[in-house]
Amino acid sequence: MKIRRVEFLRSAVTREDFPSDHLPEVAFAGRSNVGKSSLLNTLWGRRGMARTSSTPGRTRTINFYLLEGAYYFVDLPGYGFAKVPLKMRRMWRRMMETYFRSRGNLRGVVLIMDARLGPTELDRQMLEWLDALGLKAIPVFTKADKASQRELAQARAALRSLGISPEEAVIFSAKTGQGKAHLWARIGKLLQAKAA
Ligand SMILES: Nc1nc2c(ncn2[C@@H]2O[C@H](COP(=O)(O)OP(=O)(O)OP(=O)(O)O)[C@@H](O)[C@H]2O)c(=O)[nH]1
Ligand SMILES: [Mg+2]
Repeated sequence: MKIRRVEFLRSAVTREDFPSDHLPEVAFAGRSNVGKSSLLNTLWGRRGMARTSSTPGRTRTINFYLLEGAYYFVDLPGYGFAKVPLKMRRMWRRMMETYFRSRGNLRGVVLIMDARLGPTELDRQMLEWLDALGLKAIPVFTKADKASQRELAQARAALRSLGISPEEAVIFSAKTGQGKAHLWARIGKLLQAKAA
C-alpha cells in the first residue's frame, strides 16, 4: 500500500483534544521503546513522521495522524517504563481509559510487542484489557531483525496461552520492512469492517 498523504493532526491529553468527526480509527499500543513510532514510519514510508527516540517513554501524549484525509492512526503513549513515577503511571492509565471508552470509531488496536521477548506481563494485561473492552487486537512482534528463529517461535507460541491463534501474529521489522504488507492487509480489513 502506497500512502500519499500523512498529516500530523495533534497531540492530545484530554478528551477535548480528540478529533470529533467519525473517521475510522486504528490505534497503536505497546511498551515504551518497543518501536511503535518506527513501525508507523515504516508503514507510511515516511522517515521521521512519527517521532522516534532512544529515550524510552518520550511519547507521552496521544498522537493523532490523518491518513489520506480518511483514517486516523493513533500513536498511543508507551507503558511499562520502570523509571516512570507512580503518579505518571496513574495518569497514563486514566488517559488510556478515557481514550478507549470515548472513541466509538475505533476499529481496533495494533498491539506491538518485542519479537525477542514475546508477550510480557504488561502486554498480557493490555490484551486482557482490550478484550474486556470488546476491542479487536492485532498482535505484532517487531524488531524481528534482532530475534532468532527460536525466539520468534516462542513469541508466537506464547499467544496461544492468551487465547490468540499464533497464526494471527504479524512478524515485523522497521529496519528491514519485513511484515509491512502483511500488517497493511490486516489493518485494511479492520478499517473496512463495519462498526459494530
Ligand atoms: N533493530 C531494530 N530497531 C528498531 C526497530 N524498531 C524500532 N527500533 C529502535 O528502537 C528504538 C525505539 O523505537 P521507537 O520507534 O522510538 O519506539 P516507541 O515505542 O515509539 O518509543 P516511545 O514512544 O518512546 O515509547 C529506536 O532506537 C529505534 O531505532 C526494528 O524493527 N529493528
Ligand atoms: Mg513513540
